Amino acid sequence: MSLLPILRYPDPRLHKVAKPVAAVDARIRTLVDDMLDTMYEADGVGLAATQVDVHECVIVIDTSDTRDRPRVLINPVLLETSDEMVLGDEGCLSVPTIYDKVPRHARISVRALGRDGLVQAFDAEGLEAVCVQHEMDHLLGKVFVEYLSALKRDRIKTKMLKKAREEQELHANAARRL
Ligand code: GNR
Ligand code: NI
Repeated sequence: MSLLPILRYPDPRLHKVAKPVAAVDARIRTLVDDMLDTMYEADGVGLAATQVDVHECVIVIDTSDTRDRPRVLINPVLLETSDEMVLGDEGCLSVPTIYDKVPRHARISVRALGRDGLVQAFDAEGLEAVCVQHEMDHLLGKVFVEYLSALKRDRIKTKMLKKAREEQELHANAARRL
């Protein structure tokens, strides 16, 4: 079990495009397990490998209330998307404290490999459908704030940079035992 550091917006590495996983081997299974630990520890409903600076197509999600239904999506593909859209409030572990509305397909059909390397296909709706779309965007280097207006995005960028500066200051002071 190990926790991985999560990249914070506006880190340029969040905009890298992930490559398909060539083989679901021991390295990928370790990555999946570490991503699940990291997602549960951070109280997230999903996590994309991009967020932990691994640029391969790996996603973990758990939208269950009981937090005991992990889903692993390796090399995910959307087979079908509903014309009907939903506008739900989204957040992101890479953009903490920011929540805003993003349009998503209400229902999707997904195909991916599981942790066992076997093909799985499933339909999703509600939060699960939203989460899969949010995570698949991460693999394409897209963060949800990019759906917002340039004005909102710039304000978020400024707020995140200020927060990062303040946290750095705090750490520097702690190191000097101030
Ligand atoms: O924890 C998360 N919650 C969430 C809420 C609404 C829509 C999407 C998400 S995903 C997010 C975790 C995360 O940042 N995944 O990339
Ligand atoms: Ni996210």
